[in-house]
Amino acid sequence: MRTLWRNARLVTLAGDRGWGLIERGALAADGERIAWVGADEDLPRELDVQSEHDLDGALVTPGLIDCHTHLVYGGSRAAEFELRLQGASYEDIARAGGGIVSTVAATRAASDRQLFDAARARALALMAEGVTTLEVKSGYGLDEANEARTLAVARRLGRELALTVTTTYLAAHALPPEFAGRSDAYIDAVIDWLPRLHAQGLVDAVDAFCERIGFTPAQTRRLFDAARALGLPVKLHAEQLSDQGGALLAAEFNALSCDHLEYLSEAGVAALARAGTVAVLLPGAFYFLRETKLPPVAALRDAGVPIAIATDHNPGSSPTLSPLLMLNMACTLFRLTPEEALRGMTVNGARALGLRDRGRLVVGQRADLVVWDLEHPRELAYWFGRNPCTRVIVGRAAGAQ
Ligand code: DI6
Ligand code: FE
Repeated sequence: MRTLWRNARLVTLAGDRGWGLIERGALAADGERIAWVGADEDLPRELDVQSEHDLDGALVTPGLIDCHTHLVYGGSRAAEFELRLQGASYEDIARAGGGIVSTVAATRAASDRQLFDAARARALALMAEGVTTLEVKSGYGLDEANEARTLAVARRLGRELALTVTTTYLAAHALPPEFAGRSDAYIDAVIDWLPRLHAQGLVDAVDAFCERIGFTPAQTRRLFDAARALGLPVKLHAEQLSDQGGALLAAEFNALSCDHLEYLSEAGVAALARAGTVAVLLPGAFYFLRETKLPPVAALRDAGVPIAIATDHNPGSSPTLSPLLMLNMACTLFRLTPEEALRGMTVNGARALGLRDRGRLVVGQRADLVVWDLEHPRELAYWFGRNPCTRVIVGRAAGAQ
C-alpha cells in the first residue's frame, strides 16, 4: 500500500546537522516504511500510489521519540510537591520513607485496570503532541509480581495504541520497605527476577538509579553483569543529585544512554564519548526539583556526545505530559539550540533506545510523521503551553488494519 503526502515542508533531519528542510516536499510510504522522499517536482512519474494527500504547505517532522518515562504508576505526589514548597528537599522526603516508595505503595494497591487506564490516558496526552515512540520504565512495583504487572501494562499500551513502546526494567529504583537495611539482598532479588521477566518478553533494556538515595556503583555493576549475561542493553539514571561515577560504569558496559547527568564530571563526559553512549537530558526534573546545577552541555557538545531530550514523566520529579514544553526548556534552561532539542527527541532519542529505523525522514526509516501548524521547525521549541500538532501518522505494515 503506497501512500503519498505532497505539498509539505519536510524537516528530514538528514545528515548530522541542519534541519534538512525540503520546501514543497513529497513523501511516499510503502507499508510502514518511507519509500521516497524529496522535492515535489522530482517525484518519479512511475511511483505507484494508492492514496494521495495534499498537506497544504504544512510542516512535517519525524514522529517524536520520548526515550525516558516512568509512565505506569498509581496515585500522585501532589502532597509531596506542597512539602517541597515548604522547604523539604526531594532527598529528605525520600529518606523519610516518602518519595518513590510512596508511589510503590499506591501502585501495588492499584488494580491492573486502574494502572492501564491511567497509563493509557498519559500516553494519549504524549501522542497528542506528536509522540510515536515511547520508552516506559518499571520501578514502582519493586517485587516480582508488581514489576511484571507494570511492564505488562506498558506492553499492552504498545499493542493497543498507535505507537511503539519499549520497556525498561528499573526494579533497582528504590529500596522497598520489605528489604529495609538490606540493599545488597534486594539487588540479589532484582537479579533473580530478571531472567523470568525477560523470558516473558517484558524487558527490552535494564536501568538503575545510581545515587545516594538509590544504589551504589558496585550494586549497579552486579545488575549490569546480569543484564549482559542475558544480552540485554543497559541504561542508567546517573549523576542526577550527586556524582557517583555512574557514567564511567555505564560507559564500561556500552550503555545505550546515561540519563539526567547534572553532576557529570569531565571524565564522565570523555567516557560517554568513547562508548558512544547517548546523554539523555531531562529538563522537566531539573525544573520541578528547582535544581541549580546544570548538566555540562558545552562539554558534551564539544566531545561529540549525542544529546537526547525526554519528558522523564513520573509523579515525583517530572509530572509533565508535554514533550514540546521539554523542547522549550531544553533551550531556555540548558541552552540547547532548537535544532539540537528536536534532534534530541528524534534522531538521538531513537539512538538512546537502540532503534535504528526511526528519527529521520529518509528512505527506509519508519513512516512515523507529525504534521504541525507552524512555519518553521525552530517554533517547536519556541512556543510553550500551545499544541500546534494537527496530525500524527504512524507507519503501518502492509496488510495491517
Ligand atoms: N530519578 C527521577 O527523576 C525519577 N526516578 C529517578 O530515578 C523520579 C521518580 C520519582 O520520584 O517517583
Ligand atoms: Fe527517570
